[in-house]
Amino acid sequence: MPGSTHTRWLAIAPGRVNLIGEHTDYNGLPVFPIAIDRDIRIEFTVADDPVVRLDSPVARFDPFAFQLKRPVEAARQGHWSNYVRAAARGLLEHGVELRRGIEGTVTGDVPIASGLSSSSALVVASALALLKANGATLPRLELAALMARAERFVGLEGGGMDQAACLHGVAGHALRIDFEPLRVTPVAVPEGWRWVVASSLVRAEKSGDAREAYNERARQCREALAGVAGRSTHGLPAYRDLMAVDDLDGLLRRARRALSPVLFRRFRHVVTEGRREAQAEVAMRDGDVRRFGHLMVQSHESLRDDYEVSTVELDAIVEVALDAGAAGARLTGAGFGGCAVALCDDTTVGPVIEALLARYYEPRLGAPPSGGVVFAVEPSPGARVEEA
Ligand code: NG1
Repeated sequence: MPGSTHTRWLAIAPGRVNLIGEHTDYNGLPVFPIAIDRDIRIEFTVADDPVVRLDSPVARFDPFAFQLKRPVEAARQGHWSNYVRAAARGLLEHGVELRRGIEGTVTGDVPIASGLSSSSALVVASALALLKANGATLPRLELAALMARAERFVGLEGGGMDQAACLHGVAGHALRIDFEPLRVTPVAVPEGWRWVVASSLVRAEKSGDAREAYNERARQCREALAGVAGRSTHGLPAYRDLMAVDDLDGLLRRARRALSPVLFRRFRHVVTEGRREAQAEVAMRDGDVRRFGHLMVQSHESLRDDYEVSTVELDAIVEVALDAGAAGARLTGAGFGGCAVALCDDTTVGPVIEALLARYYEPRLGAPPSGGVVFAVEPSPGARVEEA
């Protein structure tokens, strides 16, 4: 039922932290994130006309308005409204009738451009708000796949991890997400496993600089796949087909012969990360914190050396966290800046945060950080709309 124009609604969409399985989603291999207890919120009323009008208390996010009619025009590159426009465009192109708009304010506590998926949280919150305003619903998996395609409107050739994690979060659970077709399997996080997120203080602006580097990786992965598999009459096989047929060592020997050194390293990251994701899921089900942590460290090294998306700052955070007793640590999200995630327990979570403050943040900032740069996160429920 469409909300009355007087009711105030709140669309809440969590960010996510990917635990392992990085740069695998757009290669059709699983990922293993959690939705987190930090979110993007749109407080809105339903508008009688098909127009979206949103503002933000943050000065650099200027107010905007646009018409809900096809084609939804893009704002200039980098403008925050493009994430809301992407959601509207995705719904309209899917045939959802949007006769009513929304009017409201966007707030949130997911750090921006940090690999915690604030952009997808805004896309998903916008979609849920528009669906609510128009009394429409879509199955969650369908909406997640639709919003993953829609977000490409902003220019990133992304996979579907973020939108799926945001819509399917379950308190206390990690989410194994499979692609083609999209499926989500919650896995209970063992009692006492704690996750610490630490920002490198370097923004990874996916609508800006990091975009080209990200899209280049996606292209290289396609080229590497074609180089190893060759094209058959059925088209290009998927990474998971190659991994199903060959043992990993055999596959890597074949790839080394077929590919240039750079493409080989990209390929090696993707297939070994695919295997690590599967092993990490088993480690979580077994409650084996050391094994899970070890796989996170291997993932980071592969992202640093083979995929070349880490930075000296992310490497430094990982080193400090491990030194202070974390079971594992790695960059999370696309890299090129953004955040790292560390796996701790109840006894190490405090010391790891303290060590990062003393050895990473204070030397760089000259003072304790103002907050929001290093924090523990909880696996949390997915996106929803509530009465405000
Ligand atoms: P972040 O860093 O949150 O933008 C990006 C992609 C993911 C995934 C990761 C790398 C989007 C919206 N996000 O995440 O799909 O590919 O990089 O694992 O495209």
